[in-house]
Amino acid sequence: MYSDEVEFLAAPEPEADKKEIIEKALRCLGDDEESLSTSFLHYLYYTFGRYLESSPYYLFKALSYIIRDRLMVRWRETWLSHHRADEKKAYYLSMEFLIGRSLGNNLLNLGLEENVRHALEELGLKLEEIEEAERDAGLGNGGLGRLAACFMDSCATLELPVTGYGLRYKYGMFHQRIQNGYQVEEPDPWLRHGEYPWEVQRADYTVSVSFGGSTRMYKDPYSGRLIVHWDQGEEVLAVPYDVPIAGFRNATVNTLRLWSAESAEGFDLSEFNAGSYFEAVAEKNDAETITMVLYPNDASESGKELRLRQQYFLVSASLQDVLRHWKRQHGDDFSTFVESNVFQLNDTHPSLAVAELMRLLVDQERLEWDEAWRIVSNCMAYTNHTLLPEALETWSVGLFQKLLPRHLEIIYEINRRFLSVVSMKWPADAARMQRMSLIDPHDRIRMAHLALVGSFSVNGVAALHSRLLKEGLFRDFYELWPERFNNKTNGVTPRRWLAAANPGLRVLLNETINDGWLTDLSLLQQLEEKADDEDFLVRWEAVHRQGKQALAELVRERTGVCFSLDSLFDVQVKRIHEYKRQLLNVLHLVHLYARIKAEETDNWTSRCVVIGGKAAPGYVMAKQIIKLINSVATVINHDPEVGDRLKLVFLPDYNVSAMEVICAGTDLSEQISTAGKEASGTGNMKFMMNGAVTIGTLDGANVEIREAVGEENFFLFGLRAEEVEAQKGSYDPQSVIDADPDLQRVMELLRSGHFNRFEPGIFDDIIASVTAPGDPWMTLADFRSYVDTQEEVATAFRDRKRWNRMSLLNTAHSGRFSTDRTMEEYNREIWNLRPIKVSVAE
Ligand code: 26Q
Repeated sequence: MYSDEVEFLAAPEPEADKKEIIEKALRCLGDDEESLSTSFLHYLYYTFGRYLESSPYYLFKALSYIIRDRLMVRWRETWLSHHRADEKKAYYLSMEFLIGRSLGNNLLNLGLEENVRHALEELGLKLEEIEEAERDAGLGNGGLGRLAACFMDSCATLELPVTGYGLRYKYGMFHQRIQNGYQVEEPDPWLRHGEYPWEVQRADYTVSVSFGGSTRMYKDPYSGRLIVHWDQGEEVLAVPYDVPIAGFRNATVNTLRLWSAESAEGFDLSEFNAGSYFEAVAEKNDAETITMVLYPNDASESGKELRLRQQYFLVSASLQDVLRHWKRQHGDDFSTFVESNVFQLNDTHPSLAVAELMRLLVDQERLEWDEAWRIVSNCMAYTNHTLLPEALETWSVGLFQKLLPRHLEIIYEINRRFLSVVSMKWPADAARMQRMSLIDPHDRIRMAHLALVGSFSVNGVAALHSRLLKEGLFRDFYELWPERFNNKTNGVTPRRWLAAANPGLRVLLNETINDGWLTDLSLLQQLEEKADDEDFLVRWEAVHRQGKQALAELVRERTGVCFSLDSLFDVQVKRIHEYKRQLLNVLHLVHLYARIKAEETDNWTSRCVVIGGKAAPGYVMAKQIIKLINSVATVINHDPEVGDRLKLVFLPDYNVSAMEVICAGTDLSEQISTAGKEASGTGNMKFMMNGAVTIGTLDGANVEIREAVGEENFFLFGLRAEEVEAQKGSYDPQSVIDADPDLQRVMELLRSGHFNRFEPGIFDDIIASVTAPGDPWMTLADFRSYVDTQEEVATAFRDRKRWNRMSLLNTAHSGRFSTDRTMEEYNREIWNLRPIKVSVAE
């Protein structure tokens, strides 16, 4: 088959005259305004047959293509440099890459923003309006998916040879509409109206992935070795679509390779001739189902066969891709594979990679088990993203038998050998063997255990989380292999989350520090010198006010509610989950409402509260919480006695693009999860970077945020993780209510049906959950401390100078939360890659 790889690596230098023609044709496209404008008009007119007056969507498409063109030479050079260098490479395996929009980000990273803006202005067009026409690539649920996208940005910026592997879902994260206060899910056809301008199909790298069938063993007549053959059932094609990931102000363009499932049978003529037209076409649909839609749960939904198919499809296609490339350069010699390749598993979702790489090496490449295991267990690294035991993935042995019979055998063999190691260390400790086995007592495969056993590195995503993993969830494994455990505190990319999201602040920072902070965020520390400079604080507030203005506009567009810019903008946006405690936020708002109604309003601070986020479609309680927020909002916003003192909105369809507006316009960031439950959080970092002050529990990365900014610049409340754990089983919400008249008043209002006059009983489940003895989220336990701390927030906000100072110090100390730092740590302590400089002839 024709392949670029052959062309790039094996082809002889073209003859001199041909080379000249090629080089002339491929000379970098101009980045000056005139060249940009010419290219843009060419696409618009000649490729899309549109005019300047056409819909913003076509203007966006034309603009994206001219930017993609300008990425191409660097992309090819990066590819060549990485492969010529014969250096170690890393592969980030993830079921989710929550990319969002790319136009603005690519303009920023390529340094083309200003020239493009001016070129468009000449044509009477506004860059921002064109950017708005891009749909979000919503190929992820939330934190874990967005983290993968931020990692890709930082790796390219640090010139690290890292390839992302993921799935090209035809339908991304659903769109959320609110109807009568309830969430309604609508499909996200982000690829409609033709293709995604940022992707390039690479059909010549297509691989085949199989499912089902059965296995049989035979003796190889030549070697006498026992060979297992997998008689594969159905076969599906994995077609790669590559998305360029441009580094910031360098020539690196890394690759995010997304696999799309296509039928291998397709329109097989022999089938048609056999008269099975219908079956042939139906089979095609079956195959394509694999990458049809992203699962919209951000906690494991156990047992769904299609999800397991998706995971295996990702893992098998990606590993085959890497192995094929390896064999082109090294033939059958795998002895140095570990020195040249490392796979980072984004949670357990791609942990089948452990079994699949064993299969490929043992069954296909005919390596001995021990040699294959040495390779596999030294090139896999696993990142855990949850502390909730109920969120750990398991798959039934029965489903594996049906879908991946060979992998089941391999997992049994891994487990047999692993348990013998365990029994050597702890002889006759049957309970421990049970706890550590890859198979649980209900005959389900524990994917986290597979990942732990098959990886040389295991990391949590914040210091507290990593410590709790060692002490709790993975304690047995920590005792066996302490050296494998490490922490890598999450981050966010400052290019998207500060420079692009907050242009006003970017200008102010550039003026105050110079623009070095864009690649070394620790430089923001220099802002500290300005913390007591009153003139500077006034400018700080003015910049922040621009952000608030934009957020107020977004809120008005989506909800019709008007926010006053002088109020405290108090924001909680994240997936809706009981452990994230949106309910605690609501209880506080009902408390404020009750105070207003009782005229307890001396020294009042006006608040505008935003809550946003999606509920998993099957998570009934989360959906009721959304309804409650909307019901409380309706009462508050329509009560003339409340007026401007309090506003509440549920912002529909929270996504990456919304967060870009929200984070720059927020005063108070709500990070109020039950301590010990949120692995890290990353929204907390976006807010901090943009100068929001946090009210939060000692959970996830909040701990490190507070350490960085200083306790006087962070509003801490609530039980500690240890206290939550200690009260497990004995926690009694009724005694908390009995001891607190404010909480009694709040519960009374809820129970009275005040917020659901015409829908009696709809909040009974919610009320029952927070008052249930042993409520695992301990919402009421933190009520008093939360309300009191919110009062301190209100007081601090009225002191403009004090608040602006706190805000500035939050930005100043956010340097640690750049994914540049996170990636440097992954690289130094796990991957050990050498940065590879890419240069292009200008
Ligand atoms: C698993 C099986 C079946 C269906 C869905 C899933 C699934 C999908 C997504 C399970 C979990 C997720 C996503 C989890 C997630 O986003 N976790 C968050 O990761 C962030 C990045 O590390 C952390 O900051 C958050 O604390 C953590 O909740």
